[in-house]
Amino acid sequence: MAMAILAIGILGMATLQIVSVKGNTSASNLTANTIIGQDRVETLMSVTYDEADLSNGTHTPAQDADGVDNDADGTTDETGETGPIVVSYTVNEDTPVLNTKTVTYTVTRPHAFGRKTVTFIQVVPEII
Ligand SMILES: [Ca+2]
Ligand SMILES: [Ca+2]
Repeated sequence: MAMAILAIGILGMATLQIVSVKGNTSASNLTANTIIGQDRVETLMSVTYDEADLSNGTHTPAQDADGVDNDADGTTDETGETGPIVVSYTVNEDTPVLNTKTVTYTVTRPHAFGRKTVTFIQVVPEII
């Protein structure tokens, strides 16, 4: 009887450990995606209002020119870079008001327990 109770307890602990690892992985990816997104949005904020990077529509930059270490190997935008971290953004002109642009920036990273996506929304004013 005591062995059965001990076995059930150990199984419960193992399950708890799996849930813990999943939670830590998910949180780690969320943090990494947030850092990437914040950096990229700040870079977009530094370009001039009429630059092509802020043209109306959806932008899907090439992975070897997106300013992101897509394969998380420590080098950003190396030649032919491809990786699981995918970024894209949409620019809506004159939204929410005239002479502003709303940038919606998305960072997505799949992992063993699913996919973590972070979205940043930033309004860029035209400075005249
Ligand atoms: Ca890389
Ligand atoms: Ca890249």
